[in-house]
Amino acid sequence: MAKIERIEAREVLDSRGNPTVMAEVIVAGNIRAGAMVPSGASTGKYEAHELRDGDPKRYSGKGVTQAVEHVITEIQAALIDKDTANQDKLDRTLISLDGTPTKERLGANAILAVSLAAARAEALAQGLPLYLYLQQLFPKREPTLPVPQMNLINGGKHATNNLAIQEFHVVPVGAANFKEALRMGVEIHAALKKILIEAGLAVGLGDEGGYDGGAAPALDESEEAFAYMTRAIEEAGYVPGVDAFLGIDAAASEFLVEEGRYHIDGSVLTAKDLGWRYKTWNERHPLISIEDPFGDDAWDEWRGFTSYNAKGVQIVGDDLYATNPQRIQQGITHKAANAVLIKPNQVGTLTETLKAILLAQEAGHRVIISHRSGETADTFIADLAVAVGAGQIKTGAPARSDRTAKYNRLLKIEESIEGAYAKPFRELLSQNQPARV
Ligand code: 2PG
Ligand code: MG
Repeated sequence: MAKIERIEAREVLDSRGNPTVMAEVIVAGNIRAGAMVPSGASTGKYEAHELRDGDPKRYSGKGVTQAVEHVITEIQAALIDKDTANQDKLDRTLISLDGTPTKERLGANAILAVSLAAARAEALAQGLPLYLYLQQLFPKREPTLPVPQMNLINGGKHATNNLAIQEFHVVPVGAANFKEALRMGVEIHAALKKILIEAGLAVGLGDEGGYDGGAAPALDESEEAFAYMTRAIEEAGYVPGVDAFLGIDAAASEFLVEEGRYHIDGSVLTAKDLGWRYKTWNERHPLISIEDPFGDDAWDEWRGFTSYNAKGVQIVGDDLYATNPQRIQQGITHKAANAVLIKPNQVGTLTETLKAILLAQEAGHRVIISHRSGETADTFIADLAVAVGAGQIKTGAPARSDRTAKYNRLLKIEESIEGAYAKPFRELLSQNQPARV
């Protein structure tokens, strides 16, 4: 238990060089804990509101001085002397102080920075690593090191190439532990670089550290990306479909041209044909996870696809749900997906994030804790993934410090809880997904 004595905040930069909010909560005289919020590029329309100044003379309108000011003035005044041991109460105070459904008045970026910093302050006050403290805020789970979904080829809004699909992940499910999974990912990332160079493609990195291949000749089509990824797994000495699998984040609302029609790989497809396209990829390649296959209002398209694919592929709602418990509940009722992507800044407080995770888990959905494309060195999501036993984390390629910081944090946590590498996901695979060679 620790009383909040002061809250500081400042405008700092994210990995794209855009301003973002950092807050620091000071408790018990000399305990200071900070948090920095990330920012998306392919943002779902149901996300909580990220408050930006809109002043074209500063950072092209992207400044966050108002959000920072809200932390220092209103939020600090409301939380002073409050106990960081009561996260739920702190978050409820923040939500009612803001007073809007989307946190647009104070800014979800202002609110989340304080919410996360308060949890860190309490962990420090109790002398606990963050993941152990976060466990106290959640029903008891085995702390689990997550299987990483590493984004090795960037497309869509995160790159300059012609790929409609936003992310191509390698998922090292067959590793014995997190440390080996990470090594596998790094080796496959390195093998992919060689393959792309041999193919005459550029190897600049996109927003999340995966290859962009944007300079001419560019990576054009999804099939090429799958083929390169699979070859990279083999050339790194691993067996595709046994040691490592593939995943995608289609982020389909970004290539939705009109209701029910999607522009991908040079043609405009109906939702049904797009579903067939995914199915074909799943048959040809060791693809086990598909995020946002359809637009974020296309409930029927999701539902049809999920019921048809129920036997194996993980179908993940990100933009569809925006980490919003009401939308997740709607998805559970509609049987829209079988997994939920969790991004704390989509909803704006730690308590609501935990609620979204619990709701998904209790409905038997898999949970993936996720970064944003604009990140910082903050590693909160690594501890969160372990604490709630999520089983999976998506935090970019093993490249760029904003991404590797999370992986490095997981390496450290694994030293204390060895042998707890993402069993839930492996069980899922052995039950539902015959290994392919
Ligand atoms: C996503 C994310 C993270 P963004 O769509 O899942 O990879 O991208 O942060 O741009 O929304
Ligand atoms: Mg996504």
